[in-house]
Formats: sequence, C-alpha cells, structure tokens
Amino acid sequence: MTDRDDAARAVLRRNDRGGFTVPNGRVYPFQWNWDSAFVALGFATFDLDRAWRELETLFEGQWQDGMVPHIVFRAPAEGYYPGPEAWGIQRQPLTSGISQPPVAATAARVLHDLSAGDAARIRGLFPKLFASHRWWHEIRDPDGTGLVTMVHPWESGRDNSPDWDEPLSHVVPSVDVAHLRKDLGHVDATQRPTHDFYNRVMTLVEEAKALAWDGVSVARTLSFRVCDLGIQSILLRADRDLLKLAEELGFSTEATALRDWIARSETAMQRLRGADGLYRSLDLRSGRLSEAVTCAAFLPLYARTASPEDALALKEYLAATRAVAGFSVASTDPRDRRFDATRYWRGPVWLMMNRMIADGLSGYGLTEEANTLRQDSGELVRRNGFWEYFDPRNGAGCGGPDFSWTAAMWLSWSG
Ligand code: 9WN
Repeated sequence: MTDRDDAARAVLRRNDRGGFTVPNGRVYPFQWNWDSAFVALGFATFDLDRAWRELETLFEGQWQDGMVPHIVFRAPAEGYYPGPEAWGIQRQPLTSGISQPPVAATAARVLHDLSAGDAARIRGLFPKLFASHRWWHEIRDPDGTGLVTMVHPWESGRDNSPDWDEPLSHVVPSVDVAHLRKDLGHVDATQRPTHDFYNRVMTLVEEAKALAWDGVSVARTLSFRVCDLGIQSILLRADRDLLKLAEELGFSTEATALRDWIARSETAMQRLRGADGLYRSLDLRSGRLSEAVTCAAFLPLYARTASPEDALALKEYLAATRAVAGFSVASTDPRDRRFDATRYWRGPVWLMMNRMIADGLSGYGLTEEANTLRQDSGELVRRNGFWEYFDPRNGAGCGGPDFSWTAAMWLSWSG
C-alpha cells in the first residue's frame, strides 16, 4: 500500500458522515446518488461492510414509486443550493425530486462478487434495485418506447454538458436564483455553470413542484425531456448486471422483466445513432439528436450494445481527441467550439467517467486504449491529488479538492 492509497482512504473516511459519504464536505455536503455507487467501489477495497452500507443508506431515500433521488439530505448542512427547502418534498429522509444515472446495480454486483457466497446483503437490496429499474422503464418511459426520459440536466450527472444546450434553450426561465447560489463561494466561477443555466434548471424544479412531483406527469410534461445517452447506456448495463444477480438469486419474475427491458433498450438505442455512426442524446420534444459529441458517446461500449464496428470507430475517435486534448477523456470534443477546458462538463476529465469508458473499451478487446485511460487517470491524481475534475490540457485539478469519487476511483481502479 502506498502513501497515496492511505491518502485516498483518508479522503473517504473524512467524507464519511456515518453510513453515507458526502462527495466533498464543503461543496456538496449531502449524499448523492451515483457518487455513492462509485464510492462503494472505493470502500470495497478495504471495508466491504461499509461499502454495502453506502448503497443501503442511499436506498433509504428511495421513493414509494421506486425513484432513487439524486440527493438524500440526510443531515442538515450549510453551503449548498438548492437545499431541501428548494425542492419542497415532505418525506423522511428529505430528498430532491429527480434521479441520477443508475450505477447502483452494477456496483452491487461487484460487492456481491466480493462477498464470498454470503448473499444476505444483496438479497436485502435486490428488490429495491429492481424497483428503481422498473421506475426508469415504466414511469420514465410511459409509452414503452425503450428510451427513458430525463427531465432535468442534473439527472444526467453531466449537468452543463453541451448536449443540453439546445433542449434547455426552450425552457423559459421563470425564476432568478443567481443570488441564492452557494457554489461560487467554494469554486471559481469559470469552473461552474452559468447563472442562466441555474435559472433554467430551477425553472424545471418549479414546473415539477406544480405537478406535486407526480412521476408520470413529470415525465410527460416537463419542458425539458431528453433521452440522455449516458443514462440510457448506464441503465442498460445495470439491467444486465441486475439480471445476472436475479438469475443467481432465483428471482425469476424479475429476470423475465429485465430481459424484456434489455431487449427493448437494445432495439431503441439504434435511434440514438447519428449519421457519422457515433451515438448521441435525443431531444424527445423536437426529435433531434444532440449536435455535440461528448464523453457519453463511449458509453454504448459500457452498455455492451455497440457493434464491433462502432468500437473501432470510437477507438479512432478517442485517438483523435486525445491528440488534441492531452489527457483523456475530455467531456466535450476538444475540437468543438463549445469545448471549455475548465467549465465542469464542457471539457474537463472526470475519473468515474473514464472508468466506465475503459470498462467499455476492455469489453471490446481494446485493452491498450483501456490501459491508456487508466494510466491517464492515475497520472492526474499522482500529479495533483483527488480533485473533482481535471483540465485535460495540463491536468490541473478543478472544482472541489479531496473528492470522494476520485479517491474511490484511485483505490478501486487507477491507483
Ligand atoms: C448537482 C456531486 C454531484 C455529481 C454530479 C456533478 C455535480 C451537482 C451540482 O455534483 O452536480 O447534482 O450542484 O453541481 O455534476 O455529477 O453527482 O458530486
């Protein structure tokens, strides 16, 4: 074990609030959905019980209809907007009203594989995981198209990606929340989304509040309705992992439903393929594919739904962008006019994204490319520490320091 491994464990321990982990104590002082799934992989390298606990506490925030909220406000904390009052949801524990990419089943499968035949924890979690997948496939795909709807850029976890520029331009801001923001007290404004972005996304929160957060009404009527290539791919991969668990544990009814969802998604995802062969997100209101090519373009590999030809095209695409960007994978194509090297999801490299992309590349036999991503990711941490995200041009750390998922990725993958 190296000093850096020790430091990574120390980050997780410091951000541990007793059964759940905050992404960063100052910038994000609550429990986040997909952060917890990645963090569980980090804990699993030295404390498997604590890793399970991370997923279990996340699911304590699950709604009756199956949704796993993107934030669980488990304990009061200052320093973040929008906090619980802005969502107006009366339930305990307090939560936000939207979700995030469903990485949890994939993480649970990893934990189960490490649990040496002890199935007690996965048996407890399985019905909750299944309910959350059903929520995506039924409530967020009310017409059974095979493409799930996200209703808010924060659901993608790639908040201000250029993928959302066009669909968000049709949301007419009805609020001005610039003065309520707290993120700019922690992080340089050039590394965060704009005020205009915040006004539009908080308008969406107001729209959903007016519908009393009713799941199907929200999915059918919010003024931002997009099939995110990221969520769609991550869900398909997680469906496959959950199916493996269902088969092993003997949940046969659930296994049948999962097989149907998988088949439906595989067919529907072909609608996300652009004229150049690369996959994109789809604006479900306008029927238009996103113009931008972002890091999500690689995730059909992670979903194991890309063809071998797609994989070769992505291999070339990776080499071309890497030659321009320096460190991979830039969250937006560095040759695109919308690329911004330090602004959040418009350019920076994120380690958990690299991990999923590398998993995808390995799955298609592109071992050398997968290793390159792993080395790049390790190098970013070795040079600069456990930052939230990194400038692809020079590797400089951006956003919050001592970040949980970056430490977790170091421990479980790139270190
Ligand atoms: C909104 C916690 C989260 C991540 C997201 C990342 C960022 C929040 C914000 O931080 O989003 O959910 O306020 O900027 O974009 O992926 O889960 O780390």
